[in-house]
Amino acid sequence: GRIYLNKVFHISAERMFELLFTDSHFIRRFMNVRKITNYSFNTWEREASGNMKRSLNYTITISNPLIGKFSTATEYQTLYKESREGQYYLIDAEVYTHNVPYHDYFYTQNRYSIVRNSKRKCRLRVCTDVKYKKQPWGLVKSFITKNSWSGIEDYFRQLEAELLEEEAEMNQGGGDS
Ligand code: YK8
Repeated sequence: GRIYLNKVFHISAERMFELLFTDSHFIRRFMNVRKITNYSFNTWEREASGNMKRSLNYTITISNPLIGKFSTATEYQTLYKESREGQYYLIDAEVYTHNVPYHDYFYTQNRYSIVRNSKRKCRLRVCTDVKYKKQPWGLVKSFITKNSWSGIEDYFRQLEAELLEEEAEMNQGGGDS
């Protein structure tokens, strides 16, 4: 896997979880900026295993002449039972695209960890892997991998920038850390 984000934010762990994994203004605004539309998601539900699960559907804008303009996608998120509210959150998100070439060959796995650092700080870490369900021809595989990494890198670079803005807004006025 690759690490796309590994940073301490001046945001509590609890708040970070809310921003990214609930129906927050932040995530809605971010999706807008990324031109991710038709956004719908289900609420978190506990499974027999003790983990929590939810799924999301959305349409991504690609605008790459070789790939197409849009694709619908489904994301399955798991919040592991080892998570501790306000302390530690571990989330796996599997993203399946439905309308790109070779979409039945691969998916993306993003692992998010949010770790409390102090009362008002947390570390957010995102690690990503492109997974293959079937082995494509070598040239196709490198094409998929290359296009995936660049799209993912872009996404998390912007997520970091937006989180820094949110952090600045949240912390203006307050002086204590
Ligand atoms: C989530 C990974 C690959 C995919 C895309 C596929 C092209 C394949 C081309 C081959 C379009 C929000 C990406 C970037 C779409 C966006 C996905 C996002 C950013 C066949 C030639 C969507 C995180 C996420 C994970 C994976 C990303 C896709 O929260 O290149």
